Amino acid sequence: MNRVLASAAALLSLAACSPGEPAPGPGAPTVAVADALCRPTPKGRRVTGCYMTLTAGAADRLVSVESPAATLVQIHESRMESNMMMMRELRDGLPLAAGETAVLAPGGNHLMLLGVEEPLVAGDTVTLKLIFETAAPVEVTATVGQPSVSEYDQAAPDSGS
Ligand SMILES: [Cu+2]
Repeated sequence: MNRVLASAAALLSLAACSPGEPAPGPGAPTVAVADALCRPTPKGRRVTGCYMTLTAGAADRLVSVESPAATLVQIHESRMESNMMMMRELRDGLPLAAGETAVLAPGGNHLMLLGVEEPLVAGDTVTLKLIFETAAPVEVTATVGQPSVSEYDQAAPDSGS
């Protein structure tokens, strides 16, 4: 018990040694985001999917996403039901295991932009702000283009919604 108190005190004094440090210090949980990509919006439609990889340093959860390019961003999962690719919103967000890379990709989990203001064409960029349960928000710039994984394209549930 005394040892626990002593180390807690040591930590506190360490923290006190760097008064200029902002609150999220080196030990603060972070999520690394890479390869952010949004599909061009289909002609005449205002929805599209975005993909990326997320690697959380500590167990966390992607709870919501915001983008100035869309009125709403949802976190979706895709699943096969009766031979149809269906997607639905993950209302509780996307759990992220510590140290593991969560892949958002066509045919799997993805972000859905709804109410896209301007048509997105290849070469555009989209700003996405990812909000996590624990880690600080991460703002990423996704490029607009076709994902290289195309095996699911024909099954894309786009026409269903
Ligand atoms: Cu979707």
